Amino acid sequence: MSDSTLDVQATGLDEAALLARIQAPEGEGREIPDAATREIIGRAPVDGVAALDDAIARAKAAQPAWEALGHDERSALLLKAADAIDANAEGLARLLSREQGKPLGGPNARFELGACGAWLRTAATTPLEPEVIVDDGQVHAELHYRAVGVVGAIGPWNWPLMIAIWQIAPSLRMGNTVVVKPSEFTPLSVLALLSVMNDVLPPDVLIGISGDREVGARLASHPDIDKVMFTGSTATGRRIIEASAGNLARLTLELGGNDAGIVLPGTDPQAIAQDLFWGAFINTGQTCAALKRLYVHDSIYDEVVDALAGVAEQMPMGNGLDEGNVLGPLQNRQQFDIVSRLVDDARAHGGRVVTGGAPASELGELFYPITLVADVADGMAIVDEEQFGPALPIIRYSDVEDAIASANRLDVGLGASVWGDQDAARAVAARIQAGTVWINSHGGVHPMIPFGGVKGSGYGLEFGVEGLKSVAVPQVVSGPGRR
Ligand code: TXE
Repeated sequence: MSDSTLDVQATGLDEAALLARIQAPEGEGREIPDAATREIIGRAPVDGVAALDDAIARAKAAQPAWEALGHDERSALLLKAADAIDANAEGLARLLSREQGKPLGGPNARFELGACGAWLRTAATTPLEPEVIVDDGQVHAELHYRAVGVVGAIGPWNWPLMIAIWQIAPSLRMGNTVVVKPSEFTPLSVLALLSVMNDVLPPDVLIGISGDREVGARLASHPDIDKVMFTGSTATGRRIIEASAGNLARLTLELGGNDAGIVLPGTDPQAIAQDLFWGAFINTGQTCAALKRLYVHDSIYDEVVDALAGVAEQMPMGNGLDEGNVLGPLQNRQQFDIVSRLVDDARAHGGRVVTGGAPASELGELFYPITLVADVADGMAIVDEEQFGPALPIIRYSDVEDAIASANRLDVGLGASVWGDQDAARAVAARIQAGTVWINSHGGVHPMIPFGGVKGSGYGLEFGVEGLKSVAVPQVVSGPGRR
């Protein structure tokens, strides 16, 4: 690392300087549009399988020395990488905002960069000591956690930087090297993030490969990949499980879901409306653990719908670079079409569109307004399928047993939430099949609180001590007892 690199980091690279570092040469690569304006931002390299194989070979060669540095040195380097991200946060946030669509302000692009620093620092500093399992005088057995080897990190387009860090930070901390394959929808911001981190990390411990789906498939099945961290769709998750039959790679799979929220009788609609809104619509609804179907008790149903509509009307949507906007476009055409189809289908089947309900074309090609659909029921596509966008079905119930059964009837279980009296809500939470059940909030994550799904939402835990263990292999060291 040169002194000039340090100077640049202190002042921070702007969006253009970040792009210049990572984009494909003129005439090469794939053009990446601004999600809001559809103007071309830059050209992402499109690496093929040969480049991937080379990257994995380099990561494999670099791994033993990285592991041998030991926890303290690796942690110090990861803390420096977090500082480098902070120093470049504004440029990264602007690039992210354009490529992904999320606004700079609100719980969006700047917030995502803040989360990158927080998760990286927590992974760098959380202790993971060997556990003494038996120490009875006869036997002294300890459980240690060793590096796995080379981790393949495959990410989605919705929170591309934060999720990349969720995969990278614990992996590097535990002494693994990492090959990252960003989503083909959001490669530029991820490559820029890696570039900034690589200003302070040794060569080849963190390598980005910007390729298409076949590169993802090759990464998952490569014989020298020891662990795959994946966040994406259930369909791709199944393919990765199949691939692991070949290389026996360990897997952490976060496969999204269709999170239910249950509002109990006696709850004050106004008091929860703002938190319900952000639980459902953070990142314009494009969030794995967002509230995706809301079950409200009959006694307060109309008031909750009205209160949510009231909050929705106050939330500005538009180009993410315009300060003040807190909602943006759908990231891509495919997701826009899913949301449009589900809302149209709900309306055709008797759903009542309370607000929104048709594309906000005046804002741009991929904008869809916040849409609340009332008087819908289980079995309708908008309830049963993951919308992953700004449309929320609100279902009426009269018996809480029915609401619990509804929450559990789908084959996914990432998150869920219960709203109302704490004790009553905790009793309901215990009966819900989901990796996390939030009480009076939805979707909040914390770098020390384990996060993962059940059923079709995948397996394996991220974050905190459990997250460190998940990117390590346990090793038992057992010997004669020590007196
Ligand atoms: O995900 P994919 P996509 C949901 C959301 C969305 C749907 C599809 O409902 O509509 O998934 O989104 C790489 N082996 N979520 O198409 O296809 C691919 O290149 C290994 C939920 O983005 O799963 C990309 O980098 N990798 C989700 C990554 O997998 C492969 C967030 C994800 O792609 C591969 C995003 C293969 N065979 C969308 N094929 C969440 N959990 O939050 C593709 N890839």
